[in-house]
Amino acid sequence: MEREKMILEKLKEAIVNLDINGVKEACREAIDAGIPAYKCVSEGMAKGLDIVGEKYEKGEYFLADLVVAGEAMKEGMKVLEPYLRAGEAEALGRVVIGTVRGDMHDIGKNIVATMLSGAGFKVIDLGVDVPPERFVEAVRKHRPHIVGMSALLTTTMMEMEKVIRALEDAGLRSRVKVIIGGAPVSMDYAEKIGADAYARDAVEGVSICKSWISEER
Ligand code: B12
Repeated sequence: MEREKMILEKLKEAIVNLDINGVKEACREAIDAGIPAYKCVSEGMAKGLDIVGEKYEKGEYFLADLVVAGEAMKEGMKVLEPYLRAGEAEALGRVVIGTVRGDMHDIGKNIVATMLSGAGFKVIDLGVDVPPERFVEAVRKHRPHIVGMSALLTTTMMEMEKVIRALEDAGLRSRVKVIIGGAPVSMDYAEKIGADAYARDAVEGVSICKSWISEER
């Protein structure tokens, strides 16, 4: 237990110090020590990114530092991904996921996508900066059970409501469940815009999506 805490702390610190090699090493060490990959994400790297975000707000870090922190997390994810995907099975259901228009943040969305496919979902990832009409088009084409949206900026979170309205206008809203996530959004916001759920993190998101599929069966 002590060792687990120590390694996760090391991983968090490596992100804060923008040490890409340190992040990769700590991820490998964590996997060798049997620490679940999702814990490395939620209790190691994501905590480090929170601190990086705070430092950026205080003016201690600059945009270039955010970029390096994002890269460090992506490199760490490359080490962890095979372990997040373990247990891949036949498709439980289909999920269309994307980061909304105007927003380039995709680290959290990618984690959710990876963990959903690890849990057995077929994931159609639309990428970043996705306008409402592309969500609508993807729902028409792929007939997903679930639509997932991510936003990390207070200026882009309102795009989520536009996507929901666009799905309504296209007569597709009742065919899908909508789940939203990302730092500025909340349960209250989900209710306000008419989404079916909000998830704080990928683990919660996957569990909500699974519960929807088992309700259907
Ligand atoms: C890395 C980063 C960047 C990188 C992004 C790289 C990338 N490929 O994603 C870069 C450098 C590109 C970037 C740019 C900008 N950023 Co930035 N960035 C961050 C930072 C440090 C980390 C974000 C992150 O990846 N977190 C880790 C992941 C794992 O967490 P997460 O995204 O929250 O995801 C989890 C949950 O929220 C949830 N989740 C997320 N999405 C979804 C979706 C579904 C369906 C579900 C179920 C769950 C779910 O599950 C995830 C995993 O558990 C944050 C600070 C922070 N702590 O959030 C600032 C932050 C988000 N950025 C910020 C800003 C201001 C910007 C810029 C405007 C800066 C600028 N002046 O240009 C630009 C905007 C560019 C754009 N148009 O999008 C602000 C936003 C302020 C606000 N309230 O709006 C923050 C909060 C920093 C700060 N404190 O000021 N950024």
